[in-house]
Amino acid sequence: MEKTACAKIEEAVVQFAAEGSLVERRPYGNGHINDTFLLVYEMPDGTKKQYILQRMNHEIFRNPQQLMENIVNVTTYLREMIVSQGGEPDRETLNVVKTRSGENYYQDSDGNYWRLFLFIERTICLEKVESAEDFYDSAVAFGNFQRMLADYPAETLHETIPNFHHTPSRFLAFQRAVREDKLGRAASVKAEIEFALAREKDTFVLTDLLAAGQLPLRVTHNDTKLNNILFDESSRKALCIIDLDTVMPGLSHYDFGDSIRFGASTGEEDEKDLSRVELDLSLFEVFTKGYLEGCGGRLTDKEIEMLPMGAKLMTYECGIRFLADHLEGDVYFKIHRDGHNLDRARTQFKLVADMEAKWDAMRAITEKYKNR
Ligand code: ADP
Ligand code: GN1
Ligand code: MG
Repeated sequence: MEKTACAKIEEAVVQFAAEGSLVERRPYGNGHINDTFLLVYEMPDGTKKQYILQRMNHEIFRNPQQLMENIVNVTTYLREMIVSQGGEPDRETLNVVKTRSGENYYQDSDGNYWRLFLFIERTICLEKVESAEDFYDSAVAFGNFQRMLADYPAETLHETIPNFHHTPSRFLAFQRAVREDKLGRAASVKAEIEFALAREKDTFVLTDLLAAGQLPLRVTHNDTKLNNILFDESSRKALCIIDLDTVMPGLSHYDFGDSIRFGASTGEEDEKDLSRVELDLSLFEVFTKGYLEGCGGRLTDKEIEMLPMGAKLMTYECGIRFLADHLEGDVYFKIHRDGHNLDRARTQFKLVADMEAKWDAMRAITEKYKNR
């Protein structure tokens, strides 16, 4: 956390309509983007109530007002569905707590944007896949998310980061970072740069199919890492999808692919020993099965056929984003050690190469579930 950016946390905390008196406040979670804090309040009867306070990263999300409008609208919609299905609306979706003056967020006197969510109690957040069953549950949950929002009017959502998963645009940004080479790091990562440049043709595949009307535009989450799902502590079932900053119109491949990139890898996103990083085909299968079940038959045959390309492109795209950030001086993703973004880029490229080696098997798996 940058000290200066969060200097106004005390000013921010008191703006929200939280109940009770504040007894604890500490940094929380492992996100790469926002600054997240846990707030614990004590009620007059001694019981505790917890909240999540976040300083939104407004260098990345340029229009926090529109972003919060998306989140409030989508979570209100989901909340109604959860209520009508007899679920637990305070735990199965994020809930925005308004400011005392009824706003969705607070802008402090330094210009930082803050928001408050109900803390989702009795959950666990997994930083890596611990069992095939967890991964299957996460797949069903992301599929369900897709299905629940299938009739949501996508055109009313703001694009919180333009061209977020538009891989050709990401490729151009990557080329620019190589060309500018602001920190003189390009010479030391030649092999990685060449790996990325050699795959330029792939970057157009999904966006061309979308433009040709062969893939449908949907409401997608766009950041479906495993740690953006909370699991119920006692049942260990996927309970709530969080981190809705990038909910926007997109392709189902973005959600499917990003989950595979993160969860079906045998290594962590920043593993230094690349011999430990591979695509686990059995996890790929488990996720494909769960995601398609969760989507409830809504994906078209063409969408299903292209799922392996979604996995490969999301992994590749994340790799070029990490590498571009390494070249630009680590200005986007939070890093915790020197070369962190380079390590991350290397795992992504290792995974891409392994997907290419396992391509026929990936295709066979999606075919198998297409015909069910
Ligand atoms: P980032 O965009 O930085 O990844 P997230 O919104 O994903 O930020 O939040 C970071 C972490 O905080 C999550 O991975 C999760 O562990 C925790 N978290 C976020 N919102 C909640 C919530 N409402 N209840 C409980 N934990 C939460
Ligand atoms: C960021 O916010 P977080 O940590 O869930 C990033 C994703 C990347 C991911 C890589 C808004 O996700 O796009 O895939 O890091 N989010 C944004 O770990 O850029
Ligand atoms: Mg997150």
